[in-house]
Parts: sequence; C-alpha cells; structure tokens
Amino acid sequence: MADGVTHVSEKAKEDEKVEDGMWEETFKSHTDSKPNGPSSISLDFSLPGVENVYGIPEHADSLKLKATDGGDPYRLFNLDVFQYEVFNPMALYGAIPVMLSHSAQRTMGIFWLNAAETWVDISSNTAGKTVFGQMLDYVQGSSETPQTDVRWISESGIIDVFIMLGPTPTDVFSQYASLTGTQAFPPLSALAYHQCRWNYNDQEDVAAVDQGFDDHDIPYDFIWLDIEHTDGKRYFTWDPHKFPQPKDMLQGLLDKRRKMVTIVDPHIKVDSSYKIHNEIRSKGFYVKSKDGGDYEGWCWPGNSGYPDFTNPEMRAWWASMFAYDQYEGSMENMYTWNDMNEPSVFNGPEVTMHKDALHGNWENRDLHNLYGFYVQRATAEGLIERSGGVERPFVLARAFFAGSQRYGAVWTGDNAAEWDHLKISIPMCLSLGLVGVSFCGADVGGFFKSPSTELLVRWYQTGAYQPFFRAHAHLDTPRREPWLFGPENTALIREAVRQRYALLPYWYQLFYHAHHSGQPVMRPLWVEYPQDTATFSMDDQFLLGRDLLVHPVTEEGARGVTAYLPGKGEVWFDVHTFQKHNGAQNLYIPVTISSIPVFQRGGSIIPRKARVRRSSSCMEHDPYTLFVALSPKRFAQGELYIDDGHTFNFDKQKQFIHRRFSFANNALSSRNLAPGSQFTTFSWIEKIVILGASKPSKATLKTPDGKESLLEFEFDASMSVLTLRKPGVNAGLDWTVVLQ
Ligand code: NBV
Repeated sequence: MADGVTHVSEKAKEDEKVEDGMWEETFKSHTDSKPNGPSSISLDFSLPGVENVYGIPEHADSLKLKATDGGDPYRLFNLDVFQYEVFNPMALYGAIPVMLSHSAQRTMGIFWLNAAETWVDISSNTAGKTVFGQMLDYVQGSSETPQTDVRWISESGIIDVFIMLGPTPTDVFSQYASLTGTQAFPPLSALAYHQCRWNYNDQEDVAAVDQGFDDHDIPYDFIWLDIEHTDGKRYFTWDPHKFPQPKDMLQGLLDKRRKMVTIVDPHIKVDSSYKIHNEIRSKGFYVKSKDGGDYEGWCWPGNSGYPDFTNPEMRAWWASMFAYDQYEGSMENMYTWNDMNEPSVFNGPEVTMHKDALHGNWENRDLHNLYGFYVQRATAEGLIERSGGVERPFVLARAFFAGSQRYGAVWTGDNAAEWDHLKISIPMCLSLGLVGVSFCGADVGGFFKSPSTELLVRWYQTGAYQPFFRAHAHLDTPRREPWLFGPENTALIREAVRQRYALLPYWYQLFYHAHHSGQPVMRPLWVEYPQDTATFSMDDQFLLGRDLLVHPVTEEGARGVTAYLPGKGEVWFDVHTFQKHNGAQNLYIPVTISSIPVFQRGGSIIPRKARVRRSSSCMEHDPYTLFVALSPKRFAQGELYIDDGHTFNFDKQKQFIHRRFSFANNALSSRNLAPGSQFTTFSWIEKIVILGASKPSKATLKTPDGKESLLEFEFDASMSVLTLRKPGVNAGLDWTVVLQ
C-alpha cells in the first residue's frame, strides 16, 4: 500500500510536469492565460510517389522544401523577425498554408485552412539518399516507392483541408484560385520601378531625388515615404516641418506623371489629441486584452492600440479614412504601404500580439495569421472607395495569408545587403507565386547593411526581372540612389531599369493572366516542363510567363553562369545577342558586369516598348516592337494586352484590347482575342524583329480594307535576324505581314 501511494504521488508529479504550460504558459516575461485550455489539431498526409514538395511560404529557404525529420519543422506564424537568417524553416512575416507536391506524373496541392500558429513536418524516404544511392536502388530494382509524408499541426481551430488534385500545375493553380481568388490586377505603373528608403527626409529631399532620376536619365514611377514623414508616427498625418505642403509635392510628381507611396502602419498612437485614435477608441474598434480593456503595446509611436481589422465595421471605417477629405494632403497619385501588420508589438511575446488578446469573441491565437491580410484588405478597399470605385488600388503589405493576392503586393521584409539574400529572393518569390501571390519582390540592394557596388548592380539586374521592383534601405545606411557609385555603375543600373521598362507590356499581360486565371507570373521551370526532373530543384533561374527564361547573376565576382535551357527539340534565343541555343542543355554563358542572361523561347512573340521616358505613364501611347522568336518548325505565337492602365473599366466595361499574334506559313498576323471588348489605342507597331528567320525577297503588309504595302526590311545573315521597319499599323487592328 505504502508503495502504491508513493507511486501515485510520483505519477501526479509527472502529470503536473506534462501539464506544465498546458493551462497557462509563460514565455520570458509574458503569460498566455489560455482561457480555453490546451488544444491542438493535427493530420498526417502520405504522398506515395512524391519526392518534391513546395510552397508554405514564408520561409527564407530553397524552393524545394527540405525533409525536416530530426530538425525544426517549417513554422507558419506571422512575426516581425529581426535580421532573419537564410536557409532556415523559421517563421517570417507571412503565412500561406498551402503545399504543392510535384512529380513527373502529377501535381497536387494541400490547402490547410487554418490561421493559428501552424507547424509543418516533412519526411521522405528518399531524403538524404545520394544520386548514386538512388541509382543503385534503381539498378537493383529496389521495390520501395518514393514517398513523402507531411504532418500539419495547428494550435487551435478545426481541420478544414482542401486537396487540389491537379493533375497539371495549371490545374492546381486554377483550383486554388477558385478557393481564394486571383492576383489583383495592379495599375501598370506599379509594375515599373519604385524608389524607396527609410527615409526621404523632407520635400526638398524628395524633389532632389526626383530630379536626380531626370538628370541621370533613369525612369522611375514611385517614390516612397517611410514612417519619418508622419507627425510623430501618427499615420494619416504629415510632419509639419518636413512635409508642410504635401499637395505641392504630390502635384510636382503628378506633373511628371509620377507617383508616391506613404506608409500607414496598423499600430495607432494612444494619444487623446489624435483623431484616428479617438475615433477607434470611441467606436470600440481596438483589439481587446483578455481583461476586456483596449489591448496596448509598444511600437514606433510609443504606446499603441491595434485596430481590430477582423471586424467588418472597423474595416469600413478604416477604408473611409483614405477619402481625400479625411487623409489630408493626399491626392490621387498617392498610394499605400502597410508595414508591421503581423502585427508587430515590440514588447509582446516574440514581438507580436499576445495570443489571448481578443478580436470580438476570437482569441488572437485562432486567427493570428489573418490579421495582416485584413489590414491590407481594408486599405485596398479604402483606395478603391476614395475614387468612387473607379481606380485600381496599389497596396504593399509585409504580413499576408492565403488570399492576400486579392489586395496587392507583398515583399520579403528586412533582408540584408548580402549575396545570400540576393540569391534567396528567387526561391522566396517563386514559392509565393506557386500559392497565388504573384506580386512579390525583395528590397533591391538589401535593407540592412550596405551593399558593395557589385552587389547593388547585380541586385538591380535581378530585381528588374522580378515582379515587384523596389530599392529600399535602412535608416542607418549611407545613401544609395543609383547615381552615387560613379558613371559606369549608374550606366549599369540605368540599363537594368530600362530593360524593365521596355518589357512592361509583357509584364502587364502576365499580370492580366494572373488576375484572370491564377497562373503565376514568375514560375519555376517545372511548371512549364513538368516531366523534366532536371528542373525540380532550381533556385537560381526562373521563367516569366512561359516565354522568358531568366538566370540572373547572383554570385560575387562571377565570370560565367550555367543556365539550364529546357525542352528537347526546342530553341531559346539570347534576348541581347539573338544567338540561338538548343534545349535541353546546360549552357555556360560567360558574363561581364553588364550581363543579365535572359532567353526567349522559340515559338513565342513578345511585345516591348523601346523608347525611354521618365515614367511608365509617359510611355502610354508609345509604339510597340514585336520580337518574334521562331520555333524550329518556324512557328510562333504571342499576345498583346492593352487598357487604360489604371481603372476597373477593363472589367466593368470590357474596355481593353487583347490581340493574338501568330506566325505560321511565313505570315505574321494580329487577330482579336476578345470580340465584344472595346478600347482604342494611339500606339502602333513600329518594328517587328524575327529571330531564326530566313531572308525574304519581299515583305507585304495587308490590312482588312484590302490595302497592301511593301515593308522595308534588313536581314542579318550571321544571326538570322529579320527586322521589318515601320509596319505603322495601329496596335488594336487586324493585319497580316506576308514574307515571300
Ligand atoms: O518603417 C521602417 C521599417 C521599414 O523601412 C522596413 O521596410 C520594414 O520592413 N520597418 C520595417 C520597421 C523597422 C525595421 C527595423
């Protein structure tokens, strides 16, 4: 008996240990009261035949996810992480609980719809096996089928899972889009170049930087103001000394057809003389602490409240604050940046909100990863409303969740001016694209620290071919506007930015498709070559749409890169030299500091605008050059999409032009892809460059009115490039060019 008693009391102690932290948990000086007790949900998935899984951003890791057995799982919990490490499964600013699996046979997706803290464990029976080991298995006829097992664990909520069966990558993208929506179609200018730093100091500084771009002949569309532009970190206000006349400043930009972004963070200064705070408090719109009072934490403004963005009434009120008469000094060329929307709480556990803080009846624990999503949503709705529903918004956010693509762009947060951070920007944006978020970018130049000139140049060259293209820098770093590194480097940066502007018609078309069908803009190669196992784990190159392959130089001191050109029987053309290369091969490309290796797929037609101007909107009516890259069978196809570049009229009134270009049987034609749509453009076709061509004896332009005219042309026999001069036909009309 005595023995038994001892036994029981020891067991009780054991139980207590096990239960430690289950009903109340302490983390550093923080206590999580766990009023509903311990909870968690979990489900295991076995994926037979699968060796490759992708997605579940945001992590600074390779595109192909790693087996985590033995190590930390991938964590999904929106956090403001200071100086994050690369190649690490730790949680970052955003969370999209969507994983894709891919094999040569099929692509599938798992959408684990849960916004609580989530962990994903991956194990694989082929992980860790060398290629030799795998070959040995194959030769010996090992009967073991490759398999990946995935365990999802969330702290609270219910099991709500969607399996997207594919079987193709395209199918998975549209299946996922049908659940969470597609990429918002951004204003065209948002796809151009953005100049940011923490901070542009005052109106004079903004004017000088703006002028610097003109003096150095570098286009840009947006200049950004970080937190220092406000009156004491009170968002929706301006520092009265540094920015006394915001409208004059905005008008100055407008006159040059340029725009501005100001930051509006979701932490609100607790200050009874601040209108925004008073209204939120009096309407009861703040998140509440577990005791029922307004939840308060430290952030930039000092003591701050956090509006409850999960409340639709709160969001409607927040949206109304962007009206021109509410947000004083704002104008139609001013857009918004939502930073710190994880939310960041400097004195909170892990620099975020306490899990027992309350959003109505919901604990933050249950919906934590959705907070940032709702901040961006309310802001985007505000920008739409201020224009009476006419204008498309542009909002950049740091935290995000599944579906955030509907409200704007995201960026990869506070990276560093290091080569590894430049490299990781590729898999980070590719992972986001796979799960719906096409509009992604990384701070060009790196946020923390100061880049070497070579790194800065390489970053511009890489960023010019990533969806969201913005330079940004920490407050404590030396200035780094593009012209501060000597004329040669200015020229290199100018060239990278100009390449971006020339390609804007193609970027715009890709975003139009992302908006329509959920297909990613920036794609891993396996999306287009699903059976080519050589493409399954590439972190250093990517496709833009189907037709451009980019292998930026991301190695310090590089003298060459090896790009993999996919597609047996296909050809690829170097877009700079027009040299033709066969797929599928590993191609060594010698590089200099000016090289940005980009290839156009034989069989495609890409529209560009060749004239350099101050901003994208200055290029609106400029003519197009068509680059026709012929397949080995002398065939090519492409598209052109045009609308006003900024309103919803493309959707509501079908005001757009969508053309199909086809080259076949020695004739190139333009046909309407969207009968019933209406739009007129001043732009015309200025030049047609045909790669992989042979020399014709004549080129005739035919229009539907029966008119025929001979076109001047040049033929470069060494490169097989045929250039047709001035077809001069309007870009919205039917036409055919016949080569004889
Ligand atoms: O608002 C200041 C910065 C901003 O520049 C950066 O882009 C954000 O990611 N912000 C973070 C807050 C402080 C960073 C140390």
